[in-house]
Amino acid sequence: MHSELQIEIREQLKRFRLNKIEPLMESDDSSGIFRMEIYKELGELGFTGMTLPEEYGGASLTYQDLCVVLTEIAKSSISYAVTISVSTMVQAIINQFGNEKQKNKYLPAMTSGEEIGAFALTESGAGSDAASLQTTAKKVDGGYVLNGSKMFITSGGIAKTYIVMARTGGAGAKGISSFIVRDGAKGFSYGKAEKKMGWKISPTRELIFENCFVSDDDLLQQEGIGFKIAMAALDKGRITIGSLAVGLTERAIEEAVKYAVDRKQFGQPIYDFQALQFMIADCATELEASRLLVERAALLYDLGKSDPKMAAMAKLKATDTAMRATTDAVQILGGVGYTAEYPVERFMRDAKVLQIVEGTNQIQRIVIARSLKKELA
Ligand code: COS
Repeated sequence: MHSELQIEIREQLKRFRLNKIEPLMESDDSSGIFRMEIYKELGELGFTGMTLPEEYGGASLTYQDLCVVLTEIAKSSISYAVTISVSTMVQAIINQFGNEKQKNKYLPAMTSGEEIGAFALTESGAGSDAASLQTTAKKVDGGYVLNGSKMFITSGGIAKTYIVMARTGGAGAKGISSFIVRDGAKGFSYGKAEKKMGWKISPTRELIFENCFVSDDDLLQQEGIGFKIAMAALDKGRITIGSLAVGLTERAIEEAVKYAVDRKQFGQPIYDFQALQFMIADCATELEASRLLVERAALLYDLGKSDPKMAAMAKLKATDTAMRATTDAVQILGGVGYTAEYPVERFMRDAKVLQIVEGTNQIQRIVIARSLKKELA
């Protein structure tokens, strides 16, 4: 059940996305343009840092509210939705683990939508096995010197503030620390921009650190807790990725039903064929199950009972559902579904990476199974 505030926010956002985002999606998807002006407008409407405290420019709203917003944006654009999702995760890290100076320095520009935040954990040799990352941060007078590179960084190149996980100690999770690194820092450059199947409007880029100096002031808390900071952040990120998947699924079902009711074959709307009705009914049922899981994971977080298992379940279920529903939508539209004349082929391409980012769905199952063992064994 959505609150009155959530319904109001959703209606306002719906008008915005249909007027300002939706009309650009087909052409921007093929040209791969990210429009900062759209992001800034989303910021002016209060959506780019809504869960942050008001003293840093946020609106002190809940993760449940954030999920409603991301679901609505994802109905038109998964790319703008994921940009907000990741930037909000970065802000949450600084808010939770940063000191007052770091919060005042970095948060207001992100909450307002003037700037974007990005999260840099993955490396070419450290994807699912994130604790094996190789980027080093060597202690020097007054700070650290970073060397290494990060792969597949969402908003790489357009973000100004990066949370970078690097090794200050020995092998494994306990040797990792988290740093705030700004765009433009000496020794920090961008590598190749990935050409991707989907998420074409959201830039994905490699980050390169060559003797990049980061001041002591930009270490988050202390050495050795960087992996825990990253994992705790992903517990929130996985919920919001789930909410994106819910939006994409909703939209795919909408398109499939609209088309199937209009399209006639064998003298009747194809919607009247039971084979299609079953596909749509199954997707709609999976959608509601996904929505409930996302809402429950968000509620637990809002109540201060954050549960990695529920976040993983929400992400797993909602993103698998998005893949299924978008694939079925293409099938229901048939030949035209495979063309860019209708948006469902884009939705199908955008759905795939939801099963991979912020922990593959195989990793989500590992998180769930490990939690169950702890709880039940
Ligand atoms: N919150 C806080 N701390 C956590 C945590 C969480 N959700 N999950 C693990 N930790 C802590 C553990 O408690 C452990 O610390 P202690 O030894 O002090 O208890 C430490 O982190 C290491 O945990 P673990 O032994 O479980 O680490 P593993 O190397 O086995 O990795 C997985 C665990 C596989 C779950 C992790 O590497 C992962 O999530 N991989 C996917 C990475 C990912 O999502 N990448 C996407 C990047 S953004 S697109």
